[in-house]
Amino acid sequence: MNGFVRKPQTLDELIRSLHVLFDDDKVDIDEVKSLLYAYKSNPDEWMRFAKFDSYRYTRNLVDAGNGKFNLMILCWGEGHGSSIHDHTNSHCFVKILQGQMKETLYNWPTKSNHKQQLNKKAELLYDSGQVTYINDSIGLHQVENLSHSESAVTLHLYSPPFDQCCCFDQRSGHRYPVKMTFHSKFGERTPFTTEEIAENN
Ligand code: 2CO
Ligand code: FE2
Repeated sequence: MNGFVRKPQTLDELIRSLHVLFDDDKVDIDEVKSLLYAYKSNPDEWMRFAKFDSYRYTRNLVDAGNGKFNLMILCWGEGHGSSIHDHTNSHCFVKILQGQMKETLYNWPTKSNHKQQLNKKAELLYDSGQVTYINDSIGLHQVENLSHSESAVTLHLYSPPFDQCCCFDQRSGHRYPVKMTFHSKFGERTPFTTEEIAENN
């Protein structure tokens, strides 16, 4: 598209354009960022995917991108946040659809057998409409909705798709694998996993 991005008028149009961009195996990060930026958040279009949970942020699959990417809506209640995590060698694009989010960037722990606190490298605030990007060469991050009164909704694109990442303990640098699940897919609540049943009992 030579740097020119046609403004998507709707979420469906955005998804169609993403399919075109990702059809090619080479990902042009700036082009994807511009396209996501050009989409003007319209809650009427994404509301059916935005399913909240009272206890933690939810991941709701919107489109499976022909196997090339996963597009999802994450819903963050007041005070909800992620752990510190990596992105499994994928591209991660985030657009804020509603509310405000804080991102804390960390460096990877250096290879060592000693416990070592993770080194914080930046704290960034994003408002509705903004787009950000991370991959493993940039570092690790933690994403939080710090508001005590407003929920937040974010649109995430991961390419290639992945369903497991590494989470990190800030104080010790210890890492542990985490399986990532969907709270809903294509607007339908996914069946409870055994872990969720155990946690709710
Ligand atoms: N990567 C986290 C997840 O998919 C959300 S933080 O933004 O990348 O659950
Ligand atoms: Fe992330």
